[in-house]
Amino acid sequence: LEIGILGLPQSGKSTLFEIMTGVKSCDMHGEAYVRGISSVPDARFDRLVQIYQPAKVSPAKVPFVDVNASGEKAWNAVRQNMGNADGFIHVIDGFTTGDLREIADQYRKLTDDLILADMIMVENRMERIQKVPKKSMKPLELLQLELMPRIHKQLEQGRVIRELQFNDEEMKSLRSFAFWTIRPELIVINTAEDTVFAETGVGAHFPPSAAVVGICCQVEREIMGLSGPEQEEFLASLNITEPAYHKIIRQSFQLLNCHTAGDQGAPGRRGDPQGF
Ligand SMILES: Nc1nc2c(ncn2[C@@H]2O[C@H](COP(=O)(O)OP(=O)(O)O)[C@@H](O)[C@H]2O)c(=O)[nH]1
Ligand SMILES: [Mg+2]
Repeated sequence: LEIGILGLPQSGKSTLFEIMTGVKSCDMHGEAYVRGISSVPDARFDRLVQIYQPAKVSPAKVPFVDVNASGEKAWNAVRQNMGNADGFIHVIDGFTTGDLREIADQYRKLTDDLILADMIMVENRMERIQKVPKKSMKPLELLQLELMPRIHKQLEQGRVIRELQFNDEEMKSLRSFAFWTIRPELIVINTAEDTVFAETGVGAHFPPSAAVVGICCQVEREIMGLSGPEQEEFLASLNITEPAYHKIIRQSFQLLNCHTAGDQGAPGRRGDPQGF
């Protein structure tokens, strides 16, 4: 299980990755990607550990992957390293402009690319499937034959696949495709230092189903450099109890769970945080 970090160049992907995982994204000597793991922050879990002091402690984890390649190579690196990602964080630059419309345009730009990539997958499949005589088709292929035009229509309208409703069986038949826009996504707006991200009004600019959170990566990276008590003091001065990246890790963890829910009924594992 893994979450891929997507976003246009210079939007703050690697900064966010670094804050969440503690792994420097440029350390990897020319590698096109970096992987890192975050522990899911959970005050309740920490409290229980403090009280019971168990010998072995295993908080929930979220693995992340960040791609560092640029230009032509970037998309290849994304395809190679995020083909199996179970969900995405989509980072948008909200620090060079605070205008929600412009921020939404940037979101749209990358989303359109993902929609196009999905469209190509659908068209390839439709072409191949139409060559197979219906009589010799397996049930899975028949189901795909039925679903592909529906998905194609959705993409043609510039809409993402995850907005469509599928039953378990349909979902199963689509699993082999690794469509980009079917996988769950968390939108992260990387705001400027002097902006307080207000969730009100954001909804009008993004798809109704989208989860949107704000963070100022610049500030949160500074917080990381402080000692524990200094961090608390700093957060208190901002009138918040925890940094925004905590929330982003928790929501990423939820993305992983919503992706597997259909597969295995998501059995509660030890250390699963509750009550988000
Ligand atoms: N002003 C400002 N700059 C930021 C912020 N987050 C990232 N940056 C800068 O934007 C540039 C790109 O960041 P990076 O994380 O490498 O973006 P990536 O290309 O998406 O991985 C770097 O120079 C960062 O210092 C932010 O919140 N505010
Ligand atoms: Mg980067």
